[in-house]
Formats: sequence, C-alpha cells, structure tokens
Amino acid sequence: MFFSAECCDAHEGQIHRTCVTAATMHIQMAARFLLVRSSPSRVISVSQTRHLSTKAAQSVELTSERYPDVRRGNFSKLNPGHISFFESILGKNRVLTDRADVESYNVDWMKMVRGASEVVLKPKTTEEVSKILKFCNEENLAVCPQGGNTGLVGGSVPVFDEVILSTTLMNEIISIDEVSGVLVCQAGCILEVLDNYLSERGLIMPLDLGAKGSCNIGGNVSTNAGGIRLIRYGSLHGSVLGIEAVKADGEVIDCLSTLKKDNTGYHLKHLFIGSEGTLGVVTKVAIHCPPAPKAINLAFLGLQTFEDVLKTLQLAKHSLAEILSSCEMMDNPTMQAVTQNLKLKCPVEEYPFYMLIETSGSDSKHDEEKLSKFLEEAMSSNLVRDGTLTSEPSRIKQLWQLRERVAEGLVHDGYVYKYDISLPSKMFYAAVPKVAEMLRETKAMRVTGYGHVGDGNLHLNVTSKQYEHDLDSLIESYVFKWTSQVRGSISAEHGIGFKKPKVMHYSKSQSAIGLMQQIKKLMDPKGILNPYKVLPE
Ligand code: FAD
Ligand code: 2HG
Ligand code: ZN
Repeated sequence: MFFSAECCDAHEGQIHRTCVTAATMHIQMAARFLLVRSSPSRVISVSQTRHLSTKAAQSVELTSERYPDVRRGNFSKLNPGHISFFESILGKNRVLTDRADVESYNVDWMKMVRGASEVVLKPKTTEEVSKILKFCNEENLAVCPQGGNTGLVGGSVPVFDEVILSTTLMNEIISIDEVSGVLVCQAGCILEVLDNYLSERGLIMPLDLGAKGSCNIGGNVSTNAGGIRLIRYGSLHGSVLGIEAVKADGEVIDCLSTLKKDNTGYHLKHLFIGSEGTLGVVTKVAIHCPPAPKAINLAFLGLQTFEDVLKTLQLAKHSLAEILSSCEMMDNPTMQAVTQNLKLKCPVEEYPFYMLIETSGSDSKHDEEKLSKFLEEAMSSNLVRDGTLTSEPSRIKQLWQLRERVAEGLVHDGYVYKYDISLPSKMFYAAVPKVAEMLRETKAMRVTGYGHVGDGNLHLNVTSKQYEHDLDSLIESYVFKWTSQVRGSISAEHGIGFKKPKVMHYSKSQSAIGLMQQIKKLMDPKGILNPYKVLPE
C-alpha cells in the first residue's frame, strides 16, 4: 500500500511529511501526499434557475434586444383559445400563465439569454406531450422543450414567445433490470435522483456532471452531455439503448429498445441524442448503467507546466488503464475563481496547474497498488509537485467541488463568455495564454482554462463585470477560427443552442449542414420545435 490510513488518521486535514512508509520516503521529498480521513461534507448541487425571483429574472436583458439581428419566425401568437385547449389536456395547475411563475423559465442558468414566453406547460405523460405538439403544430405555435434548464448555450429557453414545454413532472422511474443494468425512465428524471436510486441497487449512472442536482436525463440526452466520467464510460451515444420521442406533429416514435445489440434498420435514437430539442421531444430513455465501483480513489495534484499535465495524463492512461475513471485539469485562474468567489479551499499549495485523477475499481488493494506506482513515477520524474490523495467518500466529494463548481464560481464575476472546445492534445491549452494576452487591456476580469483533459475538451472561459458586446466579438472572432485551424470542434459537449448556429461552419462542412437542414425539414416541416437554435438559417 502506498500510504498508511491509520497513520494519517492522526494528522487529519494537514500535509504531513513523516506519515508514509519507508518505501515511499523518497517520493515524500519531492511532493507531499496524504490519505485523508475527514468529516462528511455537504453535497452541493447546482442552484436552480427556477428559484430566480421575478425581479432577478427581469434584470436579464431580453434576447430579442441583445440580439436584434434574430427575427421572430412567422409563428402564431398565443391566444386565450390556446390556453383553454392546454388546460383541457393538463388541467389549470399544469398550465402556468402567471408572470411570476413563468419568468424564471424564460431565463437560462447563466443569465445570458431571456425569452418572453407567456406560458409553461407541464405534461406528465407521453400522451399529453403528443396532444400538445399535435395542437401546436396545427396552430403554428413554436415550442421550446425544457428540462432542468442548466444548458450553457442558450438552447433551453425561448428566444421570443415560444410555448415552454417543461418535462420536470415527467419524473417516473419505469423499470430497472439489475442483471443487465438497464434503467428505463421518463425524460424529466433528475440525474442525481437516478444516481441515488441506482446506488441502492449497486449501480451508477454512466454520466456525471456538476449540474446533476438539477439537470434531467432528457436534457442530458438531448445535449449529448459529456461530463467528468466520459473517459471511462463513453458518450451517451453508447450508453443510451433506446429512446421514445414525440415528433413535432405529435407522432410518438417508439425506439425504446432495452437491448445492447439491436441492428434492425437505421439507428434512429442517435438523431435525438444531441439534437437539442429541434427534432422531437424525448419522453423516455433506456440507459445502460454500470456496476457501482467498490473502491474509489481521488488524487488532487499540483503541477508546474501544461507539458507536465499532458505527460501525467499519458502516464495515468498507461499505468491506471481500466481503473482510470476521470482525468480533469484546472489552471490557477480557474482555481482562484472557486477559492475567491465560493470560498472553497485549495488542498495543495499554489501551482499554475492542477489535476484531478480518479480511479474506480472493484479491489481497493489492487487499485491502491496501481495508483501508488503511478504517483511514484509521476513524482520521481518531477511531473507532479504536490498533491493529496484520498479514498474517503466525503473528502472525495469535497475535492470534486473544486472542479464541479467552477461554472458557478465564474458566474459570480458577472458575465461569462464560454468556449467549450475539443482540441488535439498538444494544442489543448495553447489558446488560453493567447486569449489572456489579447484581452490584457480590455474589460475582461478573468481568463480561465480548465476541463476534461482526458477527453481533449477544454473549457475556455472569460469573465467581465457585465456583458460587453465588443469583448464578445473580439474573443469569438479569434477562438472559433483558431479552433477550426487546428482541426478542433467549436462545441465539444454543450451543443450549439442559440449561441452558436452562426459558427457551426467552423466545424461542419456545408454538405453536412445541408443534410441536417433536410432532416429537420422532414421531421419538423413547420420548424416549430426550438426555432432559432442549432441550425444556421
Ligand atoms: P436543459 O438545459 O433544460 O435543455 C438543454 C437543451 O436540451 C435545450 O436545447 C432543450 O430544448 C433540450 N431539451 C431538454 N429536455 C429535452 C427533452 N426532453 N426533449 C428534447 N429536448 C430537450 N454539460 C456537459 O456536457 N458536461 C458537463 O460537465 C456539464 N457540466 C455542467 C455544469 C454546470 C454547473 C451546468 C450549469 C451545466 C453543465 N453542463 C454540462 C451543461 C449541460 O448541457 C446540462 O447541464 C445538461 O445536459 C442539460 O440538461 P437539462 O435537463 O438542464 O436541459
Ligand atoms: C464543466 O465541465 C461544464 O464543468 C461547464 O461543462 C463548463 O463552465 C464551463 O464552461
Ligand atoms: Zn464540461
């Protein structure tokens, strides 16, 4: 074993140089590790937009005013007859029209966009969704599907007065097969609720992200969310076995297969995964859930250079192999955003870069041995300068907060310009110092680089006190072009939403965009589903 837990119990919360075995003493000279035992920490889930007061919601500039170039489509305006019809399907309680009730559904989590919808519909069943969409299609009413409203590209709220179709009451868990690990549930189930339900059965959800306390599985599927365990469990295109969705005209498409292997015809479910509510409303999901790991370890490391980060990643992949379940990085300005704005405590001394490396396996002895060997090598070759290592669940949660709450920490600065890009590993961090240099004399407050380094997904974020149009244009004109030049993707995991249709061409050919437009036309001829999103005009 690399560290003695008993020994470190006595030195809880501090970095201690003499509590390791003789075999690891030389490593102790180079860096300082501690197998931590600590008191349980509070699990903090992302705050919900839903709790925004009407006043706070209304302080956000209307999308139609901030982006005057976007014109309202030729859709009908909501009238009392429409409301009566919705009430006849859902009853009065599940049709929200009161301004105070509706307003928080109009504003996204980042307070970046605000629509002007006058109604929120809250169906509970697929049949109700089908009736709503059939009616909206006939009446030419535009619809914005919404799950937990944690999306980061402005896709989950209306741009103008679209009807909001919220799936939050579609929260039934339908079945679990404990042998195959296949879970079937409605689209409005909250990710964390599903994870808790599964943990009682020795299983876990194959995805995990900072918004788990609010986001819905339907929203995850519709955005093809990635998160912090993609490196281990792959993308939702692999884990989702089946989908039930309702097309714009109300037709229910039943592709709710629960089989791992099913090569019967075109794989239609993939059309709904990542289509961000533009091709149909996802109503049910069948998903493959892996067994819960019996042993989890988390190392929080301090590193001197980005080159060291890359080398450590490579070493982790080779040495930890099948037990590696997460590999994340943060630069120092990112760390400052969470320590300054959220008052979280960094567990190691100040370094230019930090990494979180997690292992999940079934045999703690085996995993600890592997991890020890990896850390010994990383430290003796001077890649890792400082760190803390824990297998204590409450401490693991506490350390993960430093990474999972970055988005929340940045929002505290005021306005956040977000770039979620996929890059070849050598170029992963290259744009961050360039952007920082470019913005030196501007109103930018912070330039941060962090993300899923194990998957080549950088989150480049810039903050300013309030929205600055010039800053927005300056960063955009550089980042997307540069990303395209190095053959990256301008959206790695957050999608296109309202913010990025105009820049999709940087990552997709005209022929690919053309085919997407044809598919949209086929599935939603009147374009009522989430207009102004994903596809360029
Ligand atoms: P919403 O925000 O409500 O909607 C997102 C999009 O999906 C919208 O276009 C909406 O119209 C559509 N949609 C929602 N439900 C349905 C449905 N049932 N049928 C059809 N369309 C639907 N993303 C990552 O990929 N990785 C991360 O690590 C990650 N971390 C995050 C951390 C924080 C703190 C936050 C706030 C967000 C994070 N996200 C991350 C963004 C991510 O896209 C969402 O959190 C999540 O996947 C969206 O789910 P939601 O239920 O909130 O969907
Ligand atoms: C994360 O990985 C999310 O924390 C949010 O995808 C990323 O804040 C961001 O840009
Ligand atoms: Zn992310």
